[in-house]
Amino acid sequence: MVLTLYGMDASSPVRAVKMVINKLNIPDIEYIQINLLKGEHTYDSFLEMNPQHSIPTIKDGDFIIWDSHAITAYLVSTYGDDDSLNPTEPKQRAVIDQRLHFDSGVLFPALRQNVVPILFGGQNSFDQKSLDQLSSSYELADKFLTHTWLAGDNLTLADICCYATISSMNVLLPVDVEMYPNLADWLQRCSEQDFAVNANEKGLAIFRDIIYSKLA
Ligand SMILES: N[C@@H](CCC(=O)N[C@@H](CS)C(=O)NCC(=O)O)C(=O)O
Repeated sequence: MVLTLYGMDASSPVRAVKMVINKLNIPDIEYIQINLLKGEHTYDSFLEMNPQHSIPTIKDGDFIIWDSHAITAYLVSTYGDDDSLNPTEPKQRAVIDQRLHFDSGVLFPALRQNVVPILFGGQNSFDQKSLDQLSSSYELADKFLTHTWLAGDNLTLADICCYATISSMNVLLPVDVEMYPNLADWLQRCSEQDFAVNANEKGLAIFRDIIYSKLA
């Protein structure tokens, strides 16, 4: 059975899924490009699968699910050799879940608030108020990073999902190493991992090129 991923590489939640696929060494992935800039996510064929018209979406046999956090947790429990990326121990899992909700509820909205006016609203510079959302997210993430990784001493889904988002935010507003030393170190550490090199770098460069091409 082939696992199908619908997405585009510039999208940070799609890259989170691609990084987890890479980390878990899941073979035989079918990747179907959904170009948001061409409105392909609003085609009937896609809406029938995902009425919320968002990427990433996956299809695994008859099973369809979207949202990078739901998808990556599903991939670890279905395809992982063990649960190390998303441990079931209640307290560890709670910290990971908190970070994942932080990604969904704080990081990604801050990124989207900056990107949507540039990509779809004809704006050619960022609003200071929107950039401030990035800074306040950096400040929080820096405080969470009391250990090597976001949810403790081991790499988990919290790192991969938040790295996908923060690496994109870093394109818009580079993380200041003096102000956010823990975050800057973690960002560097994540960027050196094989899954980041193999499954984030290219899409991040595409994201950077798209954004820069729209700026004055
Ligand atoms: N919380 C979702 C966010 C997904 C999302 O908003 N993706 C964007 C692309 S980065 C999208 O599909 N936008 C088109 C739309 O929502 O209509 C996740 O983590 O997957």
